[in-house]
Amino acid sequence: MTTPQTDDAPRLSVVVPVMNEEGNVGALLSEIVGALRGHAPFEVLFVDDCSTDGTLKALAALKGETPELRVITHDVNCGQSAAIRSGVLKARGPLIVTLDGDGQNNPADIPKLIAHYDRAGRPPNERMVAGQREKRMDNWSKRMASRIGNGVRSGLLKDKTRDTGCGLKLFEREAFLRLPYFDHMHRFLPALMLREGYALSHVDVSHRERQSGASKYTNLQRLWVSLSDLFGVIWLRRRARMPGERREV
Ligand SMILES: Nc1nc2c(ncn2[C@@H]2O[C@H](COP(=O)(O)OP(=O)(O)O)[C@@H](O)[C@H]2O)c(=O)[nH]1
Ligand SMILES: [Mg+2]
Repeated sequence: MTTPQTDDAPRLSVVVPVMNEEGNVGALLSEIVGALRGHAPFEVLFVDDCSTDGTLKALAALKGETPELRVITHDVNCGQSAAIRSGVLKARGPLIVTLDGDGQNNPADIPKLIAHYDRAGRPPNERMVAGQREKRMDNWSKRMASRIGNGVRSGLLKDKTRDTGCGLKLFEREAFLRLPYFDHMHRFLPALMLREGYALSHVDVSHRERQSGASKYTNLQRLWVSLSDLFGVIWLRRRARMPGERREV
């Protein structure tokens, strides 16, 4: 179920997909709150995708002390894209910021994305501000795999984006909910936004080492699904016919 949008809703909903991040959620939540409190009203939705560690327990304990925190759960584990989508469906804010639940994205960059979105002269059809990691804090093999993957994807999709794997993004809730959903779609958001006729822009953001727990992806897994998804997205782009602005006369 989608959460109904109401007049008292905050403008910003921060959505954090998590699976087995018990050692990271507490510090991350306090960093998010520290970066945003005192600016504009916001809520934070952690989406727990059937963690098998103490993530859910840790989140439940944090709820008491953080009124902005909402915790969403799944019945069935279904991946990072599904978790982001669940968070967006449940969000009350018209603006969404996503970031990874392991602390590799820095919440201190969120105000930068919002300020960029709010800049004077933003094109009216710009619906997304995508973070691009300036300096990846991952091991050599992950950086290499990502460089190759990003090169192939941006070459084939021409999606004007150097780094789609960056979890830190800002977008309009309504725009996101118009995009086709599939597992791993979160890696193709720039191409899917462009397909819809929306514009996007980029902001350089920082990146940090994972503090606790382990990565959920291997390079080989990621390469394999990314390749098949890439052909799917090429097909989706080819099959899109967009009417431009829809005007009522
Ligand atoms: N909800 C959900 N989140 C996931 C899943 N796999 C990864 N994540 C989250 O997605 C983010 C990025 O995953 P991570 O393992 O750090 O990827 P890496 O940084 O590319 O190694 C983290 O917040 C993970 O907890 C999943 O299956 N479900
Ligand atoms: Mg990570």
